[in-house]
Amino acid sequence: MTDSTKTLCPYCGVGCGLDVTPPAQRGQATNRDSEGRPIWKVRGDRAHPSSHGMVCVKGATISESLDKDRLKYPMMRDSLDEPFRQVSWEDALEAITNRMRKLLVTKGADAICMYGSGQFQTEDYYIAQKLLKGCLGTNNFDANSRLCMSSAVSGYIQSFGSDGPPCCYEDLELTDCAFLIGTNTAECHPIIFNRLRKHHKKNKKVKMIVVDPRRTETAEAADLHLAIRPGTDIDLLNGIAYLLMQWGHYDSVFIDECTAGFPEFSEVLQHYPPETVAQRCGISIADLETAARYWGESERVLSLWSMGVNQSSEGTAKVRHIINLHLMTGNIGKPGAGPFSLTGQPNAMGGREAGGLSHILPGYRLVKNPQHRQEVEQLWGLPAGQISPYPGRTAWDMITGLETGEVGLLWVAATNPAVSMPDLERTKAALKRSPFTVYQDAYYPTETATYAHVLLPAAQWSEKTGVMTNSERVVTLCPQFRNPPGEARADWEIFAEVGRRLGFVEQFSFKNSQEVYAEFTQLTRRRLCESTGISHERLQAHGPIQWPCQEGEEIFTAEAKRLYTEFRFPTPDGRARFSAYHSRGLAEPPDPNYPLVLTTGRLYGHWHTQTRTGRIPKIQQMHPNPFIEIHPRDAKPLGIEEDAWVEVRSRRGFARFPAKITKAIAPGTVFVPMHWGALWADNAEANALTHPQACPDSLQPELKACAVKLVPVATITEGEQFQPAVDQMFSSPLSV
Ligand SMILES: Nc1nc2c(c(=O)[nH]1)N[C@H]1C(S)=C(S)[C@@H](COP(=O)(O)OP(=O)(O)OC[C@H]3O[C@@H](n4cnc5c(=O)[nH]c(N)nc54)[C@H](O)[C@@H]3O)O[C@H]1N2
Ligand SMILES: Nc1nc2c(c(=O)[nH]1)N[C@H]1C(S)=C(S)[C@@H](COP(=O)(O)OP(=O)(O)OC[C@H]3O[C@@H](n4cnc5c(=O)[nH]c(N)nc54)[C@H](O)[C@@H]3O)O[C@H]1N2
Ligand code: SF4
Ligand SMILES: [Mo]
Repeated sequence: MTDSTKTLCPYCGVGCGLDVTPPAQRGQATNRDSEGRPIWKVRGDRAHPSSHGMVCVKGATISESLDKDRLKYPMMRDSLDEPFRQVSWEDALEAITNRMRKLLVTKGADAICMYGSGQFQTEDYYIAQKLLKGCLGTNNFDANSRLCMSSAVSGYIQSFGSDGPPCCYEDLELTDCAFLIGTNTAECHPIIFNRLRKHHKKNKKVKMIVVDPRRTETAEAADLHLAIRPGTDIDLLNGIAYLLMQWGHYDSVFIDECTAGFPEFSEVLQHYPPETVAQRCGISIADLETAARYWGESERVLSLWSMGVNQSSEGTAKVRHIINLHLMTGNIGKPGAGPFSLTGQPNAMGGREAGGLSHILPGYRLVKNPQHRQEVEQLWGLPAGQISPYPGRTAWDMITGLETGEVGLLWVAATNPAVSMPDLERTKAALKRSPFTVYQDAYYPTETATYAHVLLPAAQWSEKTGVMTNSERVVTLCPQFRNPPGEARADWEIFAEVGRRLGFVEQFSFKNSQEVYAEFTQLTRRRLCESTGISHERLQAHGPIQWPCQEGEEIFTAEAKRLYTEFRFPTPDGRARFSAYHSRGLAEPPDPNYPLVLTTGRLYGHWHTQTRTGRIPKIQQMHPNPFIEIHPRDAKPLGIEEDAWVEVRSRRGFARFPAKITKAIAPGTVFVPMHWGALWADNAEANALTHPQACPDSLQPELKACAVKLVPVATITEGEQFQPAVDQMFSSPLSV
């Protein structure tokens, strides 16, 4: 036996394989962190099919964060004004279950909510669904994936009849044209980008188009960068389709035999001639034509997208219109082609399989479907009708439920909403009103701990065994190779213990996570995400496995799997659906009072709210401070110079940043990174400014755009401090 452990990087959805060795092996000197603690050595796992041994700076430095500022013991307090006191697990769990029992009698199960995360392992997700949706009978489980990929989920379901990205990473090396829209792949999915860039560099004929209001590192590498105005994606997509129609670049056999709804779509297209589209998007007609030409002349087009598409008040429509282009040109179900949504978090994909949003159930099932509910009830040994037919509260509905007093217990795990939710002033005010908040995290302090009554210490990656699924449906085992600090426990074990204490002893009698995963895979039988052929044992013995994978199936071929290779789709008639939307534009468009569009996003080194990366010196040096990107055309009239402090004001809040004046952002748009919460800087929260208006289908908030104005800090006099606007565009919070 070697001392090394094969596992998965616990950061992004690329899902790179890691090979981890303990500190000081075979007489080597031990690497130590700045405080003298030994550091585990991390390398890329060459045998991993998704990453071939590559890693980025986040994966390479992960082990430096594992022992810093950990939450080690359960803590409690009676009110938010008091300091926490350390308590036993017994006392903490009793407090939680007593509160739950009381609420079940006084207000019913729907007063209980859990807000989880794509950073759960699949076992954590699954047990949480069984507890909330099965045993308690409320669908009030939602995850931060609501802020992340729920538009991709609803787009796939509406167009194909089921969720599930049809592509795989091998397609990156087989495509003739990569269409990257609303994704800064170079910084956010670096190893996917490495694979694509190598292929692009090697093959002169291969094209890369990037659609992003910012000239990101990704855009720098493209043959064509379309710096569209935020929120004009549907105009662009319809504009490309208009030209493809006009030039006869469509696949009429595929359209006739494999799709429905084409006439309605082509009717919509009439309204998108190049002049109109170029003008709305703020690009040239020539560039629009080049994009259409690359689409039309390429045999295999692969679209990649992430938050610039999903985080939008018309996110589902954007996803569906990307898919329209693939249906119209027959670019699906074949190597090098297809609509490929990139998942953000390491196990956002596993969360989808396990039913980790408030409208879905395990095995790609829907809460609203009576047969689906029945199948799950049966497998869980619960009475018929136990699962509620109503979708539960989404992440944002949990916040408004606290405002109205309908939510009596909020349990937050593996996410930091006091930084990552929209409209933070309102979010924080609602959290302050919460009668009882449980916060289960690996680190302390974090911003959300400020709003908790009970803190539960979670074992994190490396300290518990479970699986994660990456963007290309590859499942990797992440074995435990260190001990959790103090009394920290795996998330699923905590949920299962609460279930047993509430009387569901049989439902939660698992001895280990291997058994949990085995039960979960039974719920995927004959579903698109079938994983009955996957188990901890098989993953341990043979390495990562891509689903679908049926029991007994030979899995040891290296061949990647694509969905829909027979061009039949899981809709009632087997045909994929065209959609026919017009662009509605932004939920909060700029106006004379708030003339700029603020967009928000990520930097290469940092991960979200910095709970890990903020504690790694190398990454802190890479991105020491927050900033705002402003185009010179917008900075000049306000007299804003490089590095000058600027106050950004929206109708809801303000934040202050040093200016970075750059032509790499479209005029009229400004950008701030999302990584700095209250713990890491003063008044630099991107979400102090954003709003919660969401896509009507996916209920995903428009975190990528809100209207703002800039005020140079030097010019602010006492009487001109920030005030929330009286003309709030959206319903304002209840008075506190
Ligand atoms: N380094 C790093 N990598 C990460 C993460 C991290 O925190 N740090 N997080 C992971 C997670 S959970 C996620 S979800 C992914 C996110 O990955 P990405 O989606 O690539 O990242 P973002 O920076 O949020 O947004 C992408 C781009 O959308 C653009 N954009 C804004 N508005 C629009 C628009 O209207 N239309 C178009 N076409 N583009 C627009 C922005 O300018 C931005 O460059 O990254 C994952 N990887
Ligand atoms: N303005 C703006 N806001 C955004 C976005 C944006 O682009 N712009 N992006 C949105 C998106 S896509 C996302 S995904 C969210 C991300 O936002 P969050 O989910 O709030 O961010 P993280 O910092 O990843 O928080 C994860 C937490 O889980 C803890 N953790 C890690 N592992 C474990 C574990 O195994 N168990 C437990 N219990 N805890 C663990 C970490 O310590 C950390 O506190 O932000 C959203 N908010
Ligand atoms: S690309 Fe993503 S999964 Fe790979 S090492 Fe970097 S953060 Fe980890
Ligand atoms: Mo995300």
